[in-house]
Amino acid sequence: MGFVMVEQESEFPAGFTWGVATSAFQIEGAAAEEGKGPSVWDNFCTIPHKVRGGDTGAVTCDHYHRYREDVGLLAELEVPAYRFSVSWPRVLPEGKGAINPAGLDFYDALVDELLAKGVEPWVTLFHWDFPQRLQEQGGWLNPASPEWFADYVRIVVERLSDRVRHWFTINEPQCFIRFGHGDAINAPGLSLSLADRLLASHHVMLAHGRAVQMIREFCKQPALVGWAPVGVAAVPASSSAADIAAANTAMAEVPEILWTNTWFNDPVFFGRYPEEAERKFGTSMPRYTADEMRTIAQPVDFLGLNIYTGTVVEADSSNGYRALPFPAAGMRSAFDWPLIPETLYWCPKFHAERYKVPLYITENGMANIDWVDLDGQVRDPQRIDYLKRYLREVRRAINEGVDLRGYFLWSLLDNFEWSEGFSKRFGLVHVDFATQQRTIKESAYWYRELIRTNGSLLNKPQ
Ligand code: PNW
Repeated sequence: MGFVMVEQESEFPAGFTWGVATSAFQIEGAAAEEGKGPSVWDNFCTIPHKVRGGDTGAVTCDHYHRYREDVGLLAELEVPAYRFSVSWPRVLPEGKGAINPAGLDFYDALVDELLAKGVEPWVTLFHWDFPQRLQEQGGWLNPASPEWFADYVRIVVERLSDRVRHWFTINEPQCFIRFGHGDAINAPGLSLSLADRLLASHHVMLAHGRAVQMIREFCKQPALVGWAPVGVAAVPASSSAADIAAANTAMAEVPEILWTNTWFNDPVFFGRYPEEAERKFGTSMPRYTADEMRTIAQPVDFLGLNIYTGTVVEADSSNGYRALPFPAAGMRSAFDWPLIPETLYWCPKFHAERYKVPLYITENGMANIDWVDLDGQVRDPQRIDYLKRYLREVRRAINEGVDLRGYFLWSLLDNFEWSEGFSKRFGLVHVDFATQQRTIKESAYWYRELIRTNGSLLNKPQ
């Protein structure tokens, strides 16, 4: 092909982790099989008009029955690391108490299959599918919820940790607090007051801290632990110092919808809530003990960031920053999300500077309008272009000294995209949901080549 290697830019660090990510509810199906209890998402899907097209997670990719085939795909695509989540109500049908042995056996077999194929498992312990029975007891508003989670985590860790070394406690608290407990567009479909959303998120953070303690105590080998919040990204409109400061102000902010980095990460990394929150939320703030804050602030080994989109901001003397409207004709995904590749530079940089902790991009990817062409191929050049643009920004951050150690592409398979049902395809592999036929997309072969070259494929001019 003859492309020139630009020495300075050519390499990702040796040992950089390339992976793909999924979550249990979105791919497993078998929603009521072999002892699994209901999650809030099983329940939510039955409410009319909550999920597009009336879609549900009852079958989705049928991964529960087809995991061997799917691990085969990972192997064929030479993906070294796989981030998946464990379904809490599959392991504990009531959320606590009696264990469902078949549920644990499933994850045990999945881990064995991955390792047999040379794929490193990275396990997320909670990706939104909260046990329905515990929701009926108040869910994350119940002060016992951190202990419920800790007990569940211990069970999973005792079973899998002889083989699993990488753990994420909780995925994207911002999403399930905002969309599930505020806007009611995600499960459990609540619209709570600010004080209650703050309290629920306090319990989520405590649950995270208790989970870290459980992993440290019961892991059968030295473990690496982190969590995977949304990286709420703001990109400066220009390279002026004022605009860069404005973007950092935006990324440090704590709006009432709790679409924020610092509300969730300051307690974990600094052992305190952001001052702005204390000031702004006043009497709505949760009451907590110093001991609780110490639990939340357990040392972790890394911070995962899920980044897809963001806003462009400029300096504004009255407010600190102003978010610019995204141009109507700007590049967008099939989700209508603005494509802003620089989010993968500015957002990790913000977190690296503020928290001084190793980072991973734990999700990034694009919904595209993909189908199987008449000749049987799935062509998704826009996803390839998206990945090139975003990954070049990852590399830029690394070249500038940001300690970014890995990248997990969302997602392996087209899957159940929450309230959007099956209408949004994020996969490297196309799924025909009527036949369960998997078809590897062009982007997957591109990603394989990228992994083979440890990212040097990005040096090709186009
Ligand atoms: C993530 N946003 O959610 C979830 O972790 C995945 O389960 C999901 O499939 C994936 O992203 C794609 O949506 C997000 O508004 C939802 O910026 C919304 C946003 C970000 C992530």
